[in-house]
Amino acid sequence: MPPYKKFNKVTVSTKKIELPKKVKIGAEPKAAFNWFPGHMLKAMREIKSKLGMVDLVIEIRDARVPLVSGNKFLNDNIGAKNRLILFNKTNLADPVMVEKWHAWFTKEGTPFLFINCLDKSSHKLILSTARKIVESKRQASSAEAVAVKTKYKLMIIGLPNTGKSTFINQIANRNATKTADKPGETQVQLWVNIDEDLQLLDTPGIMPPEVENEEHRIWLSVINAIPDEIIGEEDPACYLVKYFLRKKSQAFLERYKLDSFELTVDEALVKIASVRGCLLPKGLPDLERVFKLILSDFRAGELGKVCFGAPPVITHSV
Ligand SMILES: Nc1nc2c(ncn2[C@@H]2O[C@H](COP(=O)(O)OP(=O)(O)OP(=O)(O)O)[C@@H](O)[C@H]2O)c(=O)[nH]1
Ligand SMILES: [Mg+2]
Repeated sequence: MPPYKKFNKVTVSTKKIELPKKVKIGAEPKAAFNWFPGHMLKAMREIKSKLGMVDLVIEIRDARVPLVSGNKFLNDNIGAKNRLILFNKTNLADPVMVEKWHAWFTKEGTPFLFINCLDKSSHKLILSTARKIVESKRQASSAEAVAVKTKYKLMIIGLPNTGKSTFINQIANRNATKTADKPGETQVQLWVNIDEDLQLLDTPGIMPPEVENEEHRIWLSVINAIPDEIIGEEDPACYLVKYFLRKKSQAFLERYKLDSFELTVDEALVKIASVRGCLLPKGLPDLERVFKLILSDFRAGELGKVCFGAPPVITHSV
């Protein structure tokens, strides 16, 4: 059972603590969400147009959100093309949940690996798995082609900021394509030559045109697949505080020197503001700074390892 079966909006009483007026905690949900800038639609068209020339699509997801960092819209457009899913950033994911997800995805049937692309020791396995998938498909389709084809072209796709460009640079062992700790860095496709037999195609991160579930939006926001300017920092940061308090995360407690998990979100925010010196004149908590701090600590893995969501009981399109 996940710690959050359902995301309840964080509501905080401002009666006991004087909070700066401009920051509203527990505001009503934002209007309908969609972050689908023009370059993503263009990128989708370009991905479709290149499918015929690649041997395999490698989809990079975030191991902290294994199902929800997939993209049905993207996969529908990929169609029956061979796909290998890499759940990246496993170094930031809860190992107990990773095992559960591992078992679930094994039953689903699409080939996958949980990886941390910054760890060079995994590269050999990734490339040999990719080659095996391509080979078995080739053998199934034409014995003649098996003999002649030695070169591989792999297309790297996925949500923004999942580590596509980093993965390519790691495999290439050089900075062949630009990376950044923010979503939407890659905006055009780029072929990267790894060696004379292997080429990787970097593509811009693509979001689903709509994310209906509010909790899913928060998950995608905390992992920085959606820019903070779109959803704001308040809701994702309050979600994390509530999540770690409920989960009784020791890393969270120690990071912010909290004495107990039996705190309300507002009490925790005020304490974090004081411990980390996020204060306004007259000693009021500077909540905007606290929200930013919580998100950046979380993204750096300072608050503990997480996996949001749990494997569904029923089968699901991955
Ligand atoms: N901890 C950790 N961080 C990673 C890993 N892989 C990538 N990153 C970081 O994730 C951030 C995003 O990496 P990018 O490679 O730019 O992501 P992208 O998927 O190409 O992003 P877009 O171009 O926006 O679609 C960078 O700060 C990377 O250092 C990983 O395995 N573990
Ligand atoms: Mg990129």
